[in-house]
Amino acid sequence: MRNINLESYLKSELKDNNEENDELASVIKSIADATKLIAMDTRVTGLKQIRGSLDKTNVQGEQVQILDQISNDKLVDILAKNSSCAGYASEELKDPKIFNSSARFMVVADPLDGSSNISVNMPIGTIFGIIRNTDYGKSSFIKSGRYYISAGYSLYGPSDIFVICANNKVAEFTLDPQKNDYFLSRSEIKVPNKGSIYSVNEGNFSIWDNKIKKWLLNTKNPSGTSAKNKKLRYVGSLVADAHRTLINGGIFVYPSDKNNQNGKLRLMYEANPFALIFTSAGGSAVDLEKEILDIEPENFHQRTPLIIGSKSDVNNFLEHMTTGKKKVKENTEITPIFKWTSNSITNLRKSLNLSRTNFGKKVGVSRATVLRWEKDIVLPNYINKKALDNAFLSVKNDLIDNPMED
Ligand code: AHM
Ligand code: MG
Repeated sequence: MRNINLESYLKSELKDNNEENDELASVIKSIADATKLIAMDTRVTGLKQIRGSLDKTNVQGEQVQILDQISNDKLVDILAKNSSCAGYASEELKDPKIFNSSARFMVVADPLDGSSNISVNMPIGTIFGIIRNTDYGKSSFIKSGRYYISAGYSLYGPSDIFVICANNKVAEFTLDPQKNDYFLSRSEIKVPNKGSIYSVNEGNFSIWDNKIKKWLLNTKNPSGTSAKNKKLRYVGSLVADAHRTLINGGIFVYPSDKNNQNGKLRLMYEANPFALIFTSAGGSAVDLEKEILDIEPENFHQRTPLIIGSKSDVNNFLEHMTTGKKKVKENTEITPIFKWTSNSITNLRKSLNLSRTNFGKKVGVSRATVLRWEKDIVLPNYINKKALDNAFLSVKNDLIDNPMED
């Protein structure tokens, strides 16, 4: 495993040698390159005197740390040179940057997560998501998590690691500082169905809703003879708390409270990336009632409650929120974006100017199946719908009409 570097992993994982996959791999590679540079700085913050704050606040009114700024600048510099990256938006920028509006992908990021831990040498990280550029402009950034094609994070800690979700698989790479390259250290990560750790800022107990308080008290002191209490671990850097939860299972909770009525964490560059990662790894990601990936964003910097973790632990949390009526869907797969009908399939095929045979090849079915869809004899199944979504989203949408409009 040690010999597989990030580049060769992406080559084999995104192996349909099409342009979209090659470009996606190159954007991921650029982000990874930026995180290597950030990692070099995080190792010597005390020596380079870069662990203080700047005399300015960001768009959310938070004090900008020197390392926040450095990390953001590194991502901007590297991504601006990648011709497949249409634009970049981040926690540190009021407005997104557009580099090349017709390119295929948009990158969103929290360049340096866990800023309050910089000065005390605790784990910090970079979180990112990659969105398809469907609108050819800034509105491509305001999309639900269902539009994210890939997401990941780096964690600067005892080892510097880079975790990537591509092709719905999650893998961890460790930076070999001598070779200055990331090597595979865990493949096909799966979140255990249940864990023994809960992670929440209990200092906020007095400003929580009663339902959250009851969940917490039950987690610390569960009822029933076979129930076991969980251990508390809370670093205060989302990347670190989420990574432990991804590997060991359990639950991370940052709910809304009296001071943060919409939660504290940001939907586009903190919650959505982790929602894609956890969902792809068989875990769950919800706000107080529904899947994070289903939240339709209204603005780029909006906040959300975030609960991620083992499916069983998140279900238990939701039972406390909804008195047992609602559970997160059992389906571990990412749901398709569009509802495909016979007419919208025909529209898509004709807009792509493909025969039924070639259209079938594009979405992985036979000509006969395409015909049956178009004649409304059978409906596409889950996998088919995802392939149809991809066929639509991967072409320039100025060439074709929205398939939802029959
Ligand atoms: P940041 O992105 O500005 O560093 O803030 C987000 C951080 C998360 O990493 C972490 O989960 C959370 O804020 C901790 O908040 P609190 O200190 O309120 O527990
Ligand atoms: Mg953050």
